[in-house]
Amino acid sequence: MPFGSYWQREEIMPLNQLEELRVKRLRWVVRRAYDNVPFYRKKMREMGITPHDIRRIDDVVKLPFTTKDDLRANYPFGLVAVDKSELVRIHMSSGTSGKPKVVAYTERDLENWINMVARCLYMIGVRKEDVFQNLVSYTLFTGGLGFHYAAERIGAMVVPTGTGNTEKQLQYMVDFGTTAIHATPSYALRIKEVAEEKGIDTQNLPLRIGCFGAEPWSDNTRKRLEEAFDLKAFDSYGLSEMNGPGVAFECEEQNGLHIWHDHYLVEIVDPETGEQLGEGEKGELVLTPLTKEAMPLLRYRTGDITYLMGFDRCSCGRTHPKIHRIIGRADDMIVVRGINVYPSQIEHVLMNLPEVGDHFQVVITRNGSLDEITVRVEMRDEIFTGELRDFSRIRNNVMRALQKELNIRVNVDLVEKGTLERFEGKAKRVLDLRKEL
Ligand code: DLL
Repeated sequence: MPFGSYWQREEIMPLNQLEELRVKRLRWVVRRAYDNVPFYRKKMREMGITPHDIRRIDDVVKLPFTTKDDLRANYPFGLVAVDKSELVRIHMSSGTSGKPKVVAYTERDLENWINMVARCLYMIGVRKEDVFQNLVSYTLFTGGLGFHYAAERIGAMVVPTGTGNTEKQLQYMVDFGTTAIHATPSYALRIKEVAEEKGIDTQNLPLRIGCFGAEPWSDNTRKRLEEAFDLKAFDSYGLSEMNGPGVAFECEEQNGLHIWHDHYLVEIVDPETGEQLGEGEKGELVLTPLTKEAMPLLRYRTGDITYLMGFDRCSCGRTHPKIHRIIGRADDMIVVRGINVYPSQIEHVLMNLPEVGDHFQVVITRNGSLDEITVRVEMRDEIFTGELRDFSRIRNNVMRALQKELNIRVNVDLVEKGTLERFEGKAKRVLDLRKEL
């Protein structure tokens, strides 16, 4: 049930009350992990601590970190803190290598999760009158069911199309009068492309809200999506290990993502040393879920790079502090001649250039001891005249723009529209050939 213009009262909880609640919950979750998960009991004993040592929020630094490898090593249910009969659902996290990460939920976990995602949707204006088309996969991926139940809870009419069959998706948008969509930004770009090919005027659809996430995307991509569909596009962040989507989300301001501090304890640490960093300092996001019954993870290393944006009250009235949009993943960072580059920076530059289409690929190779980046870029059909000198001019423009932003020289290959792979879920835009050399 909504609470005024908020979904839940907790969203505007005064900071001192929020703090009190967080301490209580932190102590609860540490106790739960210690008593019920042998992995944590062992780790904490080795470190010479017990749940009694955790009395204040700052004490979180005494706790051990949990990594993705810990989840894999305990596949499938080694970190579960309840009897298997208490579990009502599992999801799995997409990974490229090794065993997948299984995450498990009790009934109460699901209830909390639905309300967290509902908070996000309500925050950006989704209401019971809306038609919500959910264009992400409904499988083990958390994005499908995570948004589905939350939009239903608000009372919106959900159109559970999932991914694929893009032309039909567009037809449904027209036929059902879809007002809000959820997709990965790369799939949204693909939908835009199919609409262009089929001559469907996406600007005249009744769409007004777009939720995009599950992968990095830049502000310039946002501009393209907002223009193409004539909607307001919001960044949605989450990860399976923290239930799924609904961890952090932009509000109407579109300036940073509120992260639900009553459910997650947020730290930013130096990815190398693990030392806590302060407000405004870029580092790895570390999260401790404060209400999870089934899998009470402690200090989970997300691998995602961001920073805390400060504790000023937002104009939307929510008291939950914000994080900056995810800058990249620690393991996606490319180091070229000593300079750190994230693929999302490349995306940001490209999406600002009118001659560049919506699709690109970053290829990393090694030349002797030096890493090199080649960016393969699809050109916009209407820009390319077929003249060689135009081709060189565009190529030089793209190279210059990238060099200005990244401070390194990258190679640019212009390719014809339709050359590069399209994605319906998370895009794979980086091709790392160094490992094969
Ligand atoms: O991607 C959950 C989700 C579903 C989020 C739908 C948003 C929308 P995983 O498959 O476990 O879960 O992948 C989590 O994706 O650690 C980030 O690296 C990346 N990621 C998720 N959202 C964003 C975002 C879902 N808004 C991993 N910006 C995370 C950048 C994101 N990266």
